[in-house]
Amino acid sequence: MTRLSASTLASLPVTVRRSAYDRSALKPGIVHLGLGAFARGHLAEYTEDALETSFGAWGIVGASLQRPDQRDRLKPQDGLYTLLKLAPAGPELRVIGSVLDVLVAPESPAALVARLASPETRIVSLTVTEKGYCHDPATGKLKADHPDIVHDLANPNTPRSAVGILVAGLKARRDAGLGPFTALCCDNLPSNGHVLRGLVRDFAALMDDKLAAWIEANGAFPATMVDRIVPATTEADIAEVAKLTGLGDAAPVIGEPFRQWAIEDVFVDGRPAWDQVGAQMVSEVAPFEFMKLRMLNGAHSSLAYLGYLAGHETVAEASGDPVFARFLAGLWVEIIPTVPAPQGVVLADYAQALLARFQNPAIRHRTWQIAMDGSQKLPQRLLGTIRERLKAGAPIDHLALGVAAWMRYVTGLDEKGGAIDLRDPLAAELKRRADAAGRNAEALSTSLLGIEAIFGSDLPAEERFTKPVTTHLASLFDKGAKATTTSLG
Ligand code: CS2
Repeated sequence: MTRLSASTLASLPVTVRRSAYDRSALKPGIVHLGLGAFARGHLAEYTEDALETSFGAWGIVGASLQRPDQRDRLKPQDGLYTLLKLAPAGPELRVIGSVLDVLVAPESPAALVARLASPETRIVSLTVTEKGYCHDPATGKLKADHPDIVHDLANPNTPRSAVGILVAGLKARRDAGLGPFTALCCDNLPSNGHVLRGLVRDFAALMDDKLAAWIEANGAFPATMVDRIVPATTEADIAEVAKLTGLGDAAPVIGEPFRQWAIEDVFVDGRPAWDQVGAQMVSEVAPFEFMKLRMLNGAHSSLAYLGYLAGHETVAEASGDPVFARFLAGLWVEIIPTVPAPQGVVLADYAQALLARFQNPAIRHRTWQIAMDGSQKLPQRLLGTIRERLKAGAPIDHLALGVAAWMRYVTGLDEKGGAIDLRDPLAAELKRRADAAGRNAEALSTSLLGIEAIFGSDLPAEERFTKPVTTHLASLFDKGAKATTTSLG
């Protein structure tokens, strides 16, 4: 089958939208670290729209921090790929042209640093997932003993970690007499811009105090809230896109039609016209972030653990099950009072819309995928909400069940005794604790609650939290996820 590329674009059916700007005139202005499906389905589409509305030197050079796969798929396609948006009413297709090139950091970290240091580069954006920041998720502080950070401090010109790469790029710019780029964090972290600023400052300070002061005085780290449901691409998706477009695409992106991006408008050297194509430039991202992290991601994670345990493969299946739909409604009742509503938003309507998004039957978002990296996700998705509920003396039954379901999940055995493919940076430690506790709910919850990087030192001492978690966990062992959730009412 003919492959999608600049020279075969013309053979696409007219129903497939393509770039309405002269791509051959596009110069790079953004380097994006972590060019996975999400970034290509979110930032790259917003940038594509901005280029169509107000053309400028804002092409994207992507960088993979681990594997060459993405580069190997995209290079033969001249960086082009298909975005397939799946509404319940039917598909919408477009080819995205904003990605110009892909670098692979481990193959040549120096080339990536040189790209960051190029005068052309004005923004470095990131989607490296929660664990990609080498920080402590409970406190947001740099883990100076993380192996990648230790490596990067010893080898500052050939960094591996996102933070090490940013600092190397900023240092090279300062040494060359250039200004900094804007570092734009697009991951689901609380106060993501602020956290990234702190990590970069702390890493730089371990190398050179003057560099840290220069970054602090001149750098920019806008906070953002990013949202679009973009599951990992499957072989079936690749086949579907080939059928719909008539061209082979090794790297299509499948997502829902909904998208949202709230950005704190503090850029040091310009930005694409994202504001003209739907991004919300705001002075305070926090209300958007609380709403999204707590209501969407908190519900996603809780549903992922419960749904997986109950045998549901996808979010659409799990949220379509009346037992879990009722659970979500109860969960949102607990979460909403902890969320300051962004201006013009009615949180109950937002919850309603979330349920419809979760239930979109065209999106096959695996519960297993969302269950990944729970140790890095729980603090901002569920535990902050729980702390606030406890402070207010309010019930946390549904929230506690979400945490208990995570504990049941990390035992590594499902309800039929089958193995769970547990993916988490703390997987070895979680497994060790789970094996030692066996099916004893009290022992397991006490042991897992002792992981300070997740639960801090306050929550394990709070009986109003530990008790319901342990009771739910015992019920998950005895009766299973579905019956336990049903009995919550
Ligand atoms: C999901 C998110 O994988 C996960 O943990 O909760 O990727 C979610 O789909 C996005 O944040 C939606 O914007």
